Amino acid sequence: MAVLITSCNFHREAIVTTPPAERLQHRIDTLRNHGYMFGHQDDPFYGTTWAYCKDSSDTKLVTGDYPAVMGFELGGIEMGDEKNLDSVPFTLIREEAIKHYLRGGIITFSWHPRNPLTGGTTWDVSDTTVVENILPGGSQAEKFALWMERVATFLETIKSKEGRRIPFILRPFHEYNGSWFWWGEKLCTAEQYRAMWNLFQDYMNEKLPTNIVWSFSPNLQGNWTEEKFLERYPGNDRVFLIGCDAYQWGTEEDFVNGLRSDLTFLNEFAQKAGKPIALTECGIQNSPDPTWWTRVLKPICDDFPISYMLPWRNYPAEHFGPAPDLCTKDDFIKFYEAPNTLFLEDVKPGKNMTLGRDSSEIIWM
Ligand code: BMA
Repeated sequence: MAVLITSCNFHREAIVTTPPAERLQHRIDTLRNHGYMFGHQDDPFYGTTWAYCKDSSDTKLVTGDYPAVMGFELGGIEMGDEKNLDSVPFTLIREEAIKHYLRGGIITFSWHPRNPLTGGTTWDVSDTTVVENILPGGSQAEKFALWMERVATFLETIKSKEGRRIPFILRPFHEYNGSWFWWGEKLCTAEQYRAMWNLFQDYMNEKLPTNIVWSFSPNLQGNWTEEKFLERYPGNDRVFLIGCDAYQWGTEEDFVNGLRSDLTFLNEFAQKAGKPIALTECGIQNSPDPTWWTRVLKPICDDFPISYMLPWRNYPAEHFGPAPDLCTKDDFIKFYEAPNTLFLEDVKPGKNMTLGRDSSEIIWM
């Protein structure tokens, strides 16, 4: 960033010249001094008992406040679909993402693209040559180029009425160390994975040079070594945030030990590289345990300098976040009331910002 600051026009100059992505990065770094943000996937669209009610949110119904971070999903945009793979209209995704940013929140996009080779879903792992085939010279290279263009065209519309670019965290090709997506570990070589990441990132950065904050998010691994992590890591110059997607699918003990082990490794790595870490997806499906938030997850989050934690979506059939009808409601209120858990009101510009050499206006719009 080249910000020319003179003493009398510091504010004006910095507002004009600091790219939105850098403001968001600074904001993420600064907020970390106050605790960790609560995020929720698809929060404004539907919950366990409602769907598409304007300004509703399960988080808000439980706590009175919105999440600090909202996650949105792009899967389907590559096909030119009107709705994403979870049936949310893209017009609404655009509207709610912008609205959340303008109310002072932070937004992040994930992408579960269809399988470009077979035409199947993102989980179609029947063919191990997909990644190889989307790279330059591959049989699906042209199709993938069109898909990238469609993603960029949509993301270019994430801006304010005045046309100002809104910054967001982008988290492509996640959970690559598992093998349930077509870009998974057993479906491509490390070189192919990195080439795909670079292809996508370089294209997106060219189209949207100022508002993407890149997140690299492996799944819970349990036994990271630096050598293994580096195999598919795009590089310090290509990643701002190091994430971890971690669900308690099995026993509580395995989850706790696995997540503590991963966060220990990722935090050490990230500290050396000067990067924040986050639990970019997390949760336990369908809330079977009334004290899970404060008894299981919170103590882990408290022990590591994570920037945010984001439970996945609340769909009646599969839910991960808080909701008013769930047995976890009271425990989640305790989680919300803890001084180090940050919701929208805690992260709004002007609140909780130790200003350093920047000001809250600069960090926001
Ligand atoms: C998965 C599940 C799917 C969903 C996908 C993308 O983890 O929630 O039902 O389609 O994420 O949001």
